[in-house]
Amino acid sequence: MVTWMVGSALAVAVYIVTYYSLLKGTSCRSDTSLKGKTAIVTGGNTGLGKVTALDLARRGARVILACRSKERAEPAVFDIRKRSNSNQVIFMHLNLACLKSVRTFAETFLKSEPRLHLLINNAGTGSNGQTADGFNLAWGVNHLGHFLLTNLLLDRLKQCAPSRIVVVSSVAYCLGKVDFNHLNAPGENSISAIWNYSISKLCNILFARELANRLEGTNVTSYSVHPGFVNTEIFRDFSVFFKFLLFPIALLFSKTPSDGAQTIIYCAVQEGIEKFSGRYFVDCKVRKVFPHARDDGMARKLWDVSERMAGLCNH
Ligand SMILES: NC(=O)c1ccc[n+]([C@@H]2O[C@H](COP(=O)([O-])OP(=O)(O)OC[C@H]3O[C@@H](n4cnc5c(N)ncnc54)[C@H](OP(=O)(O)O)[C@@H]3O)[C@@H](O)[C@H]2O)c1
Ligand SMILES: *[C@@H]1O[C@H](CO)[C@@H](O)[C@H](O)[C@H]1NC(C)=O
Ligand SMILES: CC(=O)N[C@H]1CO[C@H](CO)[C@@H](O)[C@@H]1O
Repeated sequence: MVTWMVGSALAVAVYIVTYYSLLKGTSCRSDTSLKGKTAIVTGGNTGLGKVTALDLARRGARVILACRSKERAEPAVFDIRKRSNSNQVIFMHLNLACLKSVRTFAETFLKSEPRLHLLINNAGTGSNGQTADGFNLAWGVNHLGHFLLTNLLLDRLKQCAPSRIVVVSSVAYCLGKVDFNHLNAPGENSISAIWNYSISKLCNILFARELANRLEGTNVTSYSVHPGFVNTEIFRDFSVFFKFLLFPIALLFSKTPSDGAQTIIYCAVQEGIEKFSGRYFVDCKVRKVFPHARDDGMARKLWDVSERMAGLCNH
């Protein structure tokens, strides 16, 4: 009995120490004020996006929550306004699974908002399915929609420099491999959903990298981020079986959204990281990626293919 109790106490202690030393992660300590700055957070109504939007609003930024659902976004706007004590938080409709919606959003934004200093490409999905334009959902939302959005807003970001783009990626990129012949096949089950998700997250890293190359000398910088394993709604559409498998792991080993958002916030506000433009951040630090995620040739090719798929080509 005593051994059993000592054993469990020890296990709990080891768990707590591990949690705080390895899993919880580092907090962003910067006290940068964002008064007079404007930020867009895609998917700012829940999970990591909502916590990020709240932090930026508390720093005085005008924050646009770019979300696909008015019903889900309005309570978040209300909540963030109350908690940040700011009325500079607004909702604008953006469905990243539809290129036309991305264009409409950009037009509306550019007409109604004179400034843009921070673009947080956060929205993401791990679900199967197709976009309105017939693309694989993860690819279409996580990469292509954000690719188009960023390009449409780029001139405004340049006019307002110094400004930043933060692309929320994932360590799942490790499993990804870009196959330009099969960018578009729809997935069928949770396994293929994870596979497709990984590819889109690899594209996020390559995109942030190529952006940085193209933006050299403009004072617009870009960063990709792995937030950690965070307890959010990201796999909401997974099968019951997968959720059942994930549940105990998530319970023990996931971060809260507030802890998970720290590196996103860091890349948005920390002074002096401009020299790391194009790099990948974990735990508020630059992290080296595997070779396939720092392949500049691949990043360039991905850019060209994405331009064509998003209908951005004028050459
Ligand atoms: N959670 C993790 O462990 C983890 C790990 C690594 C990376 N990430 C990344 O972190 C980012 C945020 O995810 P999260 O964990 O906070 O997940 P989440 O709670 O599911 O939030 C995802 C957000 O994306 C929005 N979204 C999904 N599809 C969209 C579309 N077609 N158009 C516009 N918005 C759309 C969702 O809107 P609705 O609420 O309307 O659905 C929601 O606001 C994602 O890019 C994800 O890949 C998460
Ligand atoms: C970039 O910022 C530096 C330092 O503030 C400034 O000297 C330079 O003119 C800026 N360049 C552009 C293209 O805005
Ligand atoms: C974008 C992409 O590579 N899609 C893949 C999604 O998953 C299916 C099933 O595994 C693959 O056939 C697709 O190529």
